[in-house]
Amino acid sequence: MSQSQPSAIALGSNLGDSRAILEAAIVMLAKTPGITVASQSSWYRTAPVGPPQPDYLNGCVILEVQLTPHDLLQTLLSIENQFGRERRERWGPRTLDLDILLFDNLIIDTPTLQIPHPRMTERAFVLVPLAEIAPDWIEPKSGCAIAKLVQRVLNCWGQNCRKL
Ligand code: A4P
Ligand code: MG
Repeated sequence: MSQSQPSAIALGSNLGDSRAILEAAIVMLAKTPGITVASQSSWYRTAPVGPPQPDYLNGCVILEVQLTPHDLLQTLLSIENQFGRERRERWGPRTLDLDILLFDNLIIDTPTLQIPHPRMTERAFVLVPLAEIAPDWIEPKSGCAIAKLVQRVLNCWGQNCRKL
């Protein structure tokens, strides 16, 4: 694959020095062959979704990638592991979570990879940062622009997602 394609990535952390971890993860992404970091959102302090746990720090980046979606996922999993990510419970606390939200306009549905990320349209902690850097990107399953999806969730979620 030589042509580059845009991909939107969600970053989250609620264990350790979250801000330093998230910024170091972006540096690692930028150093990966076949990946260019095109833009980065602000960081947001967000209320946890799932079991009781500390607040998260969340943000998004847009990458230009010359990797397949599966190779990009492997890269993200390897970066998560380098920051001591341990998988204990679903939606539990984590030092670093890197999720692929969008990959160009592709829809992928395999056991190990789903794109668009299946829960992104319900989550202010994903959509608020993403809308800052990619308001016009169309989420291909709903056919709606991110700017429109964020307005929808903010009607019910506005209190839970605070810009730093
Ligand atoms: N996987 C499939 N599709 C993807 C994709 N598009 N991007 C697979 C990344 N991974 C994808 O992920 C499990 C497996 O999902 C991966 O190995 C990959 O093969 P995981 O990161 O180990 O599991 P998880 O994150 O605990 O589960 P899940 O269901 O992905 O969780 P979510 O939906 O990402 O939620 N609250 C706040 N405020 N902020 C947060 O960031 N995050 C979560 C995690 C819960 N609550 C939160 C936050
Ligand atoms: Mg994840």
